Amino acid sequence: MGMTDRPINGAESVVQTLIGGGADVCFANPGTSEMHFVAALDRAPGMRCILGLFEGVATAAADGYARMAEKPAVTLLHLGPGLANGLANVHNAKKASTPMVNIVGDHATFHRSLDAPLTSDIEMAARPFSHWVKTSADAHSAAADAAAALVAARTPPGQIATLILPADTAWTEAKGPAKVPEAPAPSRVDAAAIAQAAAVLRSGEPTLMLLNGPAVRERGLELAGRIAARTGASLSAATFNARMARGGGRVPVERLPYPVDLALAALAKFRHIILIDAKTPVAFFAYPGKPSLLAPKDAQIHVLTEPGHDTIHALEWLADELGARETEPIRSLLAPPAPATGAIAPDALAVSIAALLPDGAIVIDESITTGRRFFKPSHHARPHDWLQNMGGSIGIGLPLAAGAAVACPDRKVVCLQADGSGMYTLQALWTQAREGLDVTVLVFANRSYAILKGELVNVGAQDARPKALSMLDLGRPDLDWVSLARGMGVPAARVESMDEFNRAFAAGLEAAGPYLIEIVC
Ligand SMILES: Cc1ncc(C[n+]2csc(CCOP(=O)(O)OP(=O)(O)O)c2C)c(N)n1
Repeated sequence: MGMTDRPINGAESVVQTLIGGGADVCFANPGTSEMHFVAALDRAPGMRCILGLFEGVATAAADGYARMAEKPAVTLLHLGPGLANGLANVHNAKKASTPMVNIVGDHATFHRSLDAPLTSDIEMAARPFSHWVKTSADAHSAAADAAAALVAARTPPGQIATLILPADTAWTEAKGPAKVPEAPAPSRVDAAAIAQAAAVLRSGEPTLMLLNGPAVRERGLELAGRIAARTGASLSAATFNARMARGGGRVPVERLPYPVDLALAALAKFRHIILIDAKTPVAFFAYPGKPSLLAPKDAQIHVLTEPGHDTIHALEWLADELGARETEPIRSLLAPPAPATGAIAPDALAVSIAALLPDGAIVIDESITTGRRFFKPSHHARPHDWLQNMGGSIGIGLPLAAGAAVACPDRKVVCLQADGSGMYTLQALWTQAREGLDVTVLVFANRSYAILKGELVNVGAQDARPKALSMLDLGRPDLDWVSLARGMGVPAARVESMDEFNRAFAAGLEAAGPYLIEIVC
């Protein structure tokens, strides 16, 4: 029996378990095999259901939600093909250590062997992109499986759990919901790791503290900043960060550059690199004649914390060890620049964005080449969070923005969106409109896969000739983002100068709900 006095089915037992365990948003794209789950969601108060018109929208929205809400969202996906459509952004979420529970419907157990059209090996498809995969055997075990999925998702640093529910496990009568146990706490580093890091930092040799994960959130940056100020160590964030605290009053750090030559140069002077939730720096891709490992050969790599550790505890301990608890760190001044004028250019956009970002903005960065130098001026912008794609699979920005806006209805979301990447999941605009999400989207319409034009040369493949270029250009026809947005219910404007941009950006920020600006650049 469930919350009511009538018997409940497996789907209801799963929904009630998830709600009881604190999951309160479901990003969904259901089909017939999930209809009992949909009905169960309909009956259960306490779970907001948000439709995405492609599964990659649902999975990236769940990622954005979890990064900001600091708890998992649920996705509801339709058998193997529905999951497959969502997997690229599950991949990105996995690399971001995002907690996520995917509920994937399947054919009824007695139907699976008949090879009906939508039959596939869902577990096999889910496994490379999930930390935890299970198919519920029957209705009675579904609730306990859902509880286990939620615990798996919340296991530090955050994991992907995929629970497959055959239709008959959903529609058959079940016992009540299961209680969701506490997830394990992050583990603490041992004294040896602290002692080693402290010895390196005391040595006076050139040392970089490379930060990622919780170390680039406000408290982590503050502690790292104190240690750096006390010891003379340098600070850098990793190239990609799931959520970084930035702007006036925060400890400013640059990111390790993406291009291999720039990354090599940035690391060349260090004898020691202390990894704090960061990985050993490696190139995004291999290039003929260039190294894959970016640290100097003679530099020593030390691990203070890995993902899943209690990073803040480790940094506090290290700060105590070094007498740095009370040391004042370097902080960014709160001094937004004046908006840029003149022709549209990446550096001018960087300045205007820094000028106009509202207090507490959530910046979603899928700006690719246009945004390479966006960081510098925004150190002095109003305090904000900056979210990046951790998995390199493009097409995350618009739905990540939707999910972040669902998590934080009181904050403005600013989505920095390259046009090519935006086209992968542009249906997220419709979800933004339908849910009234407070997102200002800046589309950098350079009408090309600009980064790949550089890569064609970087990998030594060849100079760009017309046939190759036709695979890297987005023109003929130009995408009309204003019409695309309006067609999905999002008001939009096109701008061709910085003055027009400044006015449109201010108007977008002023508006409640989504607004899109196509920046011809
Ligand atoms: C799922 C996926 N498909 C393809 C790629 C390869 N890829 C990397 S960047 C890129 C084009 C990016 O173009 P755009 O978003 O317009 O940014 P720009 O380079 O023009 O700044 C492509 C196709 C990828 N990273 N992920």
